[in-house]
Amino acid sequence: MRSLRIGAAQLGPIERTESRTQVIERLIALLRQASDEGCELVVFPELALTTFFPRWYLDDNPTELDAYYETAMPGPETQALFDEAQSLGVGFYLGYAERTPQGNRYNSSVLVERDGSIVGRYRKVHLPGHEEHEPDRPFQHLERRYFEEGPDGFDVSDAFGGVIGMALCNDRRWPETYRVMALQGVEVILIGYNTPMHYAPDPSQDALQSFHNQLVMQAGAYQNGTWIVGVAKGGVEEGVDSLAESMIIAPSGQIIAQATTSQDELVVADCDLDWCKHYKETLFDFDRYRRPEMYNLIAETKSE
Ligand code: ING
Repeated sequence: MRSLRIGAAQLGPIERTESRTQVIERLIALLRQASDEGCELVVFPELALTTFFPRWYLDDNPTELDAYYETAMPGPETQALFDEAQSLGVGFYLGYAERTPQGNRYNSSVLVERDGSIVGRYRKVHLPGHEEHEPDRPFQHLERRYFEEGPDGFDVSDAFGGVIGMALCNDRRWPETYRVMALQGVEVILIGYNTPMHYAPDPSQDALQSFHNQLVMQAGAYQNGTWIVGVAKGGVEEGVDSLAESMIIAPSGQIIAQATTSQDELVVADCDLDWCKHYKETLFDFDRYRRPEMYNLIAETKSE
């Protein structure tokens, strides 16, 4: 049995004034706890190094906005996290804001193996929210202003004894995310998220945030025979209440482990990667049952 012990390292709020060094101390504490509990892979949230800055219109604060991005990974502050992980022999997924040497800005994540090597890089494909300042909102969601849509699609990595994929937050709401990786043999998909409880365009969804979070990831896991690790930055961060409920979901769609707080919390599960075959080789035997010639509209058409 190929068993991988995974730790979902949920973060509570990160305040606007909290330094990267302070945040990385929190990440290292979770990494050490995970190592003590025998984890081989630790999953941190989306944009795990800073407060969720897309909640503000920052055109008048260009220095502050610039400071939220990493221009190197590892960089001067994150090197400590890479060093600690390597010395513990633990790998990790980390969500962060990336600015490339060419000046492109992405909502990104990296996958780091237990030897400290970067084996996967991802740039968020589905950017939610809006592009322009909308002052009538109680808070902004300016990911479409501060990031470009990821140009690389969804890859998978042969790592940790299995096939590992990455996504970020809003990606988990789109079924294509999971299927593209499942068609590459993915066995574990890692998804960090920052999800405010209030959704300004349709507040009727506020009460359904937890349900929708579970719905999309449980469906994604079951319909693609893959493990899913969803990891929140939750709690009330700079006045905005965000969903916690980090969870580890089996290929059956069952929630195997779930966070019970909205703070820094480690959720651990032993993930049998061969469980994926129970679905990939029966109900969801893609080669035997799928009809891609019937699905052309999905890939060719943006909307009706
Ligand atoms: N956040 C949200 C998400 O898809 C959002 C966007 C906010 C959706 C509020 C629904 C309600 O979970 C990110 N960062 O994609």
